[in-house]
Amino acid sequence: MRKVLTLCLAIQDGRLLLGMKKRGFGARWWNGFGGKIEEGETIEEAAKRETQEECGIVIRSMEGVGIHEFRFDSKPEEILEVHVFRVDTFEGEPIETEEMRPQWFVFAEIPYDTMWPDDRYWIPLFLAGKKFRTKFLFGAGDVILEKEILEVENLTMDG
Ligand code: 8OG
Repeated sequence: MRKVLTLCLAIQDGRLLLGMKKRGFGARWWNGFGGKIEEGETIEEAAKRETQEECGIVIRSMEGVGIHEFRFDSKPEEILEVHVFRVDTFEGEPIETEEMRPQWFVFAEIPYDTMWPDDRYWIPLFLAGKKFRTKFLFGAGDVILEKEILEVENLTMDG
């Protein structure tokens, strides 16, 4: 079974916008904004809606830059397919919500030790403007058991 999720990362003035996830899956980790797709939504619509719900900003332009496939060895039949978007322009100022506490980070101070353990492997590609496809398998305690990180020219599923 495949679950499709979104993840939006905004860059402005050489800084990356992250939010401290306050509850649910990935709580107490800094992350971009995003979540599940609702019925009748495109992936892009879902990405914009979740970002607005979680930190108040309205995305005006963004580009799909990566696709992750995450699996957990406790539930090997399920793949989390996470579509990553680089947010280039938006309206509004990030605000704290019930779900997220947003903060800007200069690239040298990105808090990898309090982020999903895979992020240190692909955020540098993201910051360098690359496109990527990855696969990670997690074990107990969200330890990475297997990883594959590919830089790609485009993100087509058959490419
Ligand atoms: O709806 P919910 O908040 O549970 O969605 C999970 C969010 O977390 C969604 O934006 C996708 C994102 N996410 C994962 N796994 C990972 C991961 O390993 N690294 C990062 N950076 N984000 C992840 O589901």
